[in-house]
Amino acid sequence: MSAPITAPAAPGRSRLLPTLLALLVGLLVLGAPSAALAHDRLLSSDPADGAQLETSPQTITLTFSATPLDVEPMARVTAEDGTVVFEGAPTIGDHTATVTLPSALPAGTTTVDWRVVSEDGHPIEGTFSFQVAQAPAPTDSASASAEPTTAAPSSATAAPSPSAETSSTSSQETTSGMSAGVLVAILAVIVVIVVIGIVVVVRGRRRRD
Ligand SMILES: [Cu+2]
Repeated sequence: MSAPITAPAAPGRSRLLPTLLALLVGLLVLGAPSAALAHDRLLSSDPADGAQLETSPQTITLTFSATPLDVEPMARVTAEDGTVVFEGAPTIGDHTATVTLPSALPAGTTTVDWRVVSEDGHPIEGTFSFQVAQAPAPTDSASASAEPTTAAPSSATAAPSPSAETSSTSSQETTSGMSAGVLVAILAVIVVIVVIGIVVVVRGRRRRD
């Protein structure tokens, strides 16, 4: 192609700016919803990453920033020697995915690999590990099941727990955090539209002058 290099620069440039701005708006408009509905994050786990426990937990609970979709969630719990203690679907609850361990974890490092589908449809995954100090009691299943349970005899004197209050507070925080993100995205779009409006008006005036 041998287009004349001496082509007037002004018309080319005047088309370039609106195109770039239109592109920017397009990206912002497309980007805003996905930023507002950012995929969920793992907030914490129980046991926590790096935790050092005396004995094996019975369950492993992952807490997310939103409730994951119940679409093929996956968890794999691997003992230090490579034995897979659990592999399958964790139970999805309110902001959580919970693995109920089929047996006590051996002493050493336990690794948890997980994968869930975020509320926005994106799969998210991760891995964490914790330590268990004590090996489970020798597997004598008969004596294990016959183990006496030391339940507290009376709960009549127990003080009322403020747990319901605590959980409602945390869910409120999550909601306001999300709407703040939506607000920021909307403000960003408005700012860009105003800037484009000013640029268009200024350019129009200059051309008429
Ligand atoms: Cu996402």
